[in-house]
Amino acid sequence: MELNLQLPSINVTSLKEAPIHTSRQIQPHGVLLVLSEPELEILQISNNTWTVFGIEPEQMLQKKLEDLLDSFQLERIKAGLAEDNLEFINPTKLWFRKKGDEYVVFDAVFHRNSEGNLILELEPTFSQENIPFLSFYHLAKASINQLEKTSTLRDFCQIIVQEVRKVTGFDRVMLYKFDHDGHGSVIAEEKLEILEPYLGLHYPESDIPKPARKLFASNSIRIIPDAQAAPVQLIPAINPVSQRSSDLTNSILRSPAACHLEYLHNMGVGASLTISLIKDNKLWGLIACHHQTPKFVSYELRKACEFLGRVIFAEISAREETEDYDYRMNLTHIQSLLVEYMSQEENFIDGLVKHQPNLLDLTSAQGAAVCFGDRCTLIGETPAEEDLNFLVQWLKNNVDEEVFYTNSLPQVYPDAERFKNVASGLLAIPISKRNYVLWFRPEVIQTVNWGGDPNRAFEVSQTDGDVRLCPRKSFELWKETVRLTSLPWQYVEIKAALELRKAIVNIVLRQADELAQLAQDLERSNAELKKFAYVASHDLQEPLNQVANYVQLLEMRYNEELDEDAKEFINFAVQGVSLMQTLIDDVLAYSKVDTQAIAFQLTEVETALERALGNLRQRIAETSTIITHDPLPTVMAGSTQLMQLFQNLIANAIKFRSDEPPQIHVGAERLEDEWLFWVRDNGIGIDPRFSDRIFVIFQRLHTRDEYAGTGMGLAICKKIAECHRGRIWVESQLGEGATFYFTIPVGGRERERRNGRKAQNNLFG
Ligand code: BLA
Repeated sequence: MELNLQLPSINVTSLKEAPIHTSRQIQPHGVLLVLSEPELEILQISNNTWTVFGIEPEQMLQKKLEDLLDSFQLERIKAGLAEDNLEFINPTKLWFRKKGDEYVVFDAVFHRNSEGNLILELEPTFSQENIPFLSFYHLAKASINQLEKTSTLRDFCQIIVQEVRKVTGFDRVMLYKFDHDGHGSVIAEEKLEILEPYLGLHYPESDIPKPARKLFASNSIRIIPDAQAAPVQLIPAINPVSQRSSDLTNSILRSPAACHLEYLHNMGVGASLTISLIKDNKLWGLIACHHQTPKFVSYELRKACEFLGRVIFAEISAREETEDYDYRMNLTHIQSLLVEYMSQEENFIDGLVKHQPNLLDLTSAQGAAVCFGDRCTLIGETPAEEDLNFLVQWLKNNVDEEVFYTNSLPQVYPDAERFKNVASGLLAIPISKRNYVLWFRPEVIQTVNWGGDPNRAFEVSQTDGDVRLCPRKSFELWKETVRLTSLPWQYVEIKAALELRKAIVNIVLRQADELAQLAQDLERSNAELKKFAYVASHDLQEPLNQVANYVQLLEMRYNEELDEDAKEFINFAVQGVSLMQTLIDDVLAYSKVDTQAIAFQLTEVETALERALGNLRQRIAETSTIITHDPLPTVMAGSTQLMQLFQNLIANAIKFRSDEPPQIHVGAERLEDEWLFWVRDNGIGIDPRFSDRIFVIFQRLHTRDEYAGTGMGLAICKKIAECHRGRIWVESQLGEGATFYFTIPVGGRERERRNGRKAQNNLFG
């Protein structure tokens, strides 16, 4: 024998999952016949008829059942076969004539297979072991009475194995439960004192491969009376009608796979009885009985055990559900409180973390995080925020489901090993593509006891091209220390998280709705402002002109009669009118700036600046202002607005000049995804205390006597910058000049055109 696990040509999975229901061998203690209907002609028969009947199998082929049975028995069988449910005739006692007047008695069991053939199986009958139904009933009743006194799942399981062992007399009876991953463990055991205990031991999934588990779904009871007995072939091996191996899924006598027989030898088992326990259409576990020596159990007794298992198991399932139910109700209550808190708080995240109970209680987690936008809100024991950002990124790239959970995060996300103490377990729900709610559980180091080393559950053996799997020889206790895992997330906890997800999505949607409503309101009030400005500029303009004209007329016509005071009053009136005119113009200009009205286009900033300087030409000349600028880029902007922005800032710089001739520099620098511009002057400067106020509409720091103006200029600048999704601010000290900064985000096409020229150009000298 040669061990080689590495051979690429060997597909271990296919060896593990080789079909078993089409075996062409049966166990030798009974006889199997494949019959056609309705003739009941023998198509196949097991090769042990000589020892049983004294007739060669070949002689029996193509004979009919009526050739073997008397007419009385035959009629009874035919009547039974006419019924839909064959269980009513199972088992039937049949007397076969052997030789002369000798008869043999069998328990006969019928079933039809997937190919529509009738399978008749004959097992030796031991009439003394027949249990009448009534005692069967008492048996179940006694067990159920005991059940009522116990409360835990463990106790229930213990009663099952006790009762089954009591009625069958097996050396060892175990209750074996499957985990989610196909591995399983012995959760209850009754046995002979001298045998090694298997209680609490785990067994790997490969011990009971998929086809074996699948089989149990339809054939819930399997007996191997003698694990050493040599199997018997079917004659012929292939069904002569279908030209295939007959389907023996529901057969009692089918020979177990060689691999499993070897497994039993290695374990020291001489006979076994296995009963499946099904819950919600899934194989939940098995009742496994072992005997050290061969042991046969009659059909009725097997059925009794099956019945017992089912009745008691139904009770277990119900109790299990009640336990689940209480916890589930508790979580539902917490969940409804969280929903209430969320809708009370302005920000739903506060609703999840600021009250009692909170996010942690919903899943019995030790830590949780709500990652929304760029921020993570943490509660309890969690990884650091930086680690969380990477984890969220990973989830984003690797998880598409509505919920992701693991009790061993480091296994799928190795970086988690660094923070295993807080997050070996992760339960995550995405709220949208970038937003997550996460729960964490710490590492819990556990010892798992295995029945033999699970890493060497089997070997691949090759002899003369025959490749097969051999079960391990030793089932000795093998202790595994399991690290990097947390307590598992329970189904109800995962469901509660999913329910919360729905609630959050609803709330977030509602808040988005409210925001949309707000935006709509804002738009309406903007529109109203615009209308007002239009009305103001046209309707107010007219009476204003009237006032101006008549005051001037007054001055002209009555010039002689007016004294100096009267002339001064008229002058004030004219000045007031002209100030009002400027105010109206500025309000109109302010109201005209809005994002929708801006025609965004590739704009050369230098051109916009030159247009602004053109408009200010006279003032620049009068004040001998010197203006320089950096090389200026091209940006996506409204060119008129940009011009206006520069014009206002430069006009301001000239207006608030000191005693020196103004020197103004326009600068530009490329930041990551925006352009930064600045206008620097050597004027009187601004007290930093006022640096925010100056951008507010109608705010003035100086009296009109000191400096003319409406106080609208910077408010318009701010609005222009914001309509470009940029910002504006000032840095200054009183008496030391001022620098106004503003930013314009980089448009898509602009991104390629990095430019870092820093030379200075003189525009006006
Ligand atoms: C079947 N393996 C089984 C069965 C059990 C176990 C209970 C069903 C037995 C039956 O149908 O009568 C395993 N028995 C156990 C375990 C305990 C126990 C875990 O008592 C613990 C106390 N098995 C292997 C390997 C293979 C394998 C390496 O270990 C190879 C593929 C196969 N086991 C295997 C097969 C069956 C089986 C093929 C089905 C047997 C059959 O019905 O033909």
